[in-house]
Amino acid sequence: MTLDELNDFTVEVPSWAYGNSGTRFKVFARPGVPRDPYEKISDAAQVHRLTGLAPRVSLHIPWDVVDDWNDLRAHAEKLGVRIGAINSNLFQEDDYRLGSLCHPDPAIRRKAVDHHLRCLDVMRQTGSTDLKIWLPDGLNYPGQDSLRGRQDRLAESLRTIYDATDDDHRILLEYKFFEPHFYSMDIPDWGTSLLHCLALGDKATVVLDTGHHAPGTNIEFIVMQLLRVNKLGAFDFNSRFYADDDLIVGSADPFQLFRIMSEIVSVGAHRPESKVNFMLDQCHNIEEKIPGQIRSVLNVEQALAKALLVDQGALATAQREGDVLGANAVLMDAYETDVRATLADRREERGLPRDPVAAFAASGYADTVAAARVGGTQAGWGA
Ligand code: LRH
Ligand code: MN
Repeated sequence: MTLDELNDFTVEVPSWAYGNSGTRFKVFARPGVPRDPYEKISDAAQVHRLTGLAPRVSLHIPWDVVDDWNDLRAHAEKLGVRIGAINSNLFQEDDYRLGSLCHPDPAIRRKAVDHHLRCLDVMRQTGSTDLKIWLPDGLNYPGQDSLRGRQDRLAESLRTIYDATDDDHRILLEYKFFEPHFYSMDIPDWGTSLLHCLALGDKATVVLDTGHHAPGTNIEFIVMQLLRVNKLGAFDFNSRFYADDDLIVGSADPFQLFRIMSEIVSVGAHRPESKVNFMLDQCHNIEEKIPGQIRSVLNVEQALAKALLVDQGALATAQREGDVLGANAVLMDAYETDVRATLADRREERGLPRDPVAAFAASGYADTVAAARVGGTQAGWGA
């Protein structure tokens, strides 16, 4: 493997990372924050302009609803990016207090299904092919509802959505072990997401959000297993110290990100033909948002570059010979290799700044938008 394998590698950035976000304690407003999807995409385009790594922007419905999807699509394409996955939102309606696709009331389930049919229509207008479904449904108290009944309702709801997809569409089904519910989540783990995807069909695959596992979970094992059955559709990359912290990917545990990318590289799943969508799902609660996104895509590229340096032949030999420390050393040698200068050289060769974060600061973009974006309502989760 050579670093030329980085040439076609891309990361998809989330529109919501450019808006205000926070915790239940505080959402900090910042000067220059976008007020609409156009301004979010303009900010996201800065990341691609300076890194060459982020040509797609995920949208979230209804946060990113506009009157004219073709106009938004043209705005993105004029800035050198395109609209990526469309995220549904089942976590901000009073009707969904006891669930959405799993709700006991068929009328509420119908409402949640119809939301996804509208998302499919958005995809037809934006040229997106990925419908990403994160199910916030769950229970807070044992006995509150039938665990099995909810699974049967979920399967029926997902079937209706799946049958409404076009041939080139994919459903990306995301799991999460807790929050916003605390006794059970209806899709708590990769196994449950996989079971539903297998029941649905080839167009349904699993999204692995790196912040959605119990502490200590061996995430690269899950990556290996999902790739083994060709059901890994996408990543939501971020990092965390405790819960779903949505921090900059690789900031809390760069070695874990390297181990994940090593599993990916070992089967060539970093290549576009694998159809694995490498997305970010992050919130920059206190740090600068655009520099935070630039740092994030660079961290993913850096982890991939180190993984590409793993001597696969030497590793296979050591593993075959039961050379425990030898095999581990092959991986650690790659991980301990400082690839930053090489990646800066690659950027320079491609007409990109050696240091995109410094280049963004020098561009004056942040001051320009802070001065221009006066009035209106800053974008956020609106929770
Ligand atoms: C849920 C989640 C999901 C998105 C949301 C922004 O925690 O990871 O992927 O809808 O964050
Ligand atoms: Mn996510």
